[in-house]
Amino acid sequence: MFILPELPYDYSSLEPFIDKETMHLHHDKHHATYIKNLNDSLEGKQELLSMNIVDLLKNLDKVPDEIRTKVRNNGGGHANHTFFWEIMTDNKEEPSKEIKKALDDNFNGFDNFKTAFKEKALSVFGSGWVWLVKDLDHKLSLETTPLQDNPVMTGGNIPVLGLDVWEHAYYLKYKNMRADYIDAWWNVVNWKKVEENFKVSGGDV
Ligand code: MN3
Repeated sequence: MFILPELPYDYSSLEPFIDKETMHLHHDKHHATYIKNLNDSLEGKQELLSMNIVDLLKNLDKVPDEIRTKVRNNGGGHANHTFFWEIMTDNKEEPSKEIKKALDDNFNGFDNFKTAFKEKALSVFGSGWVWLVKDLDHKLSLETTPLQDNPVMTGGNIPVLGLDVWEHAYYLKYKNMRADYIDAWWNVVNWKKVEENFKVSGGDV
C-alpha cells in the first residue's frame, strides 16, 4: 500500500509564493487521488504494492499490460509529488557553493541555468514537469516529461530538482501566467535538498 506523506511544512508556509488553498488542493486532493488510484489498480498484487515507488517506476515492464498505463500515470504522480514537496521549503536559503559551482559549470553560470530552466518549463505543452537531472557521471542537464512521467522511467537520469507545471499547481493564484509562477517558485526552493539529491551516487531518488 502506498501512503500519502505529510507535507514537511504548513500549508500556508510557502505564501505568498504558493498559496495555502493551492497547497491543500494539490496535496490533499490531487496527490491523494494518485495514491488511491495507484493502490486500486494494484489491488491484490502484494509484490508490486510493497515496492519502493521509484523502483516500481523503473520496472514498469513488470507490471501487467492491462494496468501499466494506470500505474505509470498514478505511480508517477505519487513519486513526482513526494519529490516536489521535499524540494520546497519555507526556510529561504541560497544554494551552497558546491551546487552553485555544479550549475555554473554545466550551464555557464547560475543565472543562465535559471533562464534555461524557465524556458524549458514554458516549453511544456499542456501538463507535465521540467527537471534538472544528473547522469551517472554527475553531469547536469534539463529535461521535460509529459503528464506524470518521471525521468527514471525512460533512462538513467536521476532527478535533482523538478517543477510541476500542471495548471493545478498554479492556476488559483497565477491563472494562466505560468512564467510568474516559475519566477516566484525560486523563492521556495530547498537548496539543501537539491544538493542532497545531487550527491546521491546511485539510482536512488
Ligand atoms: Mn501536481
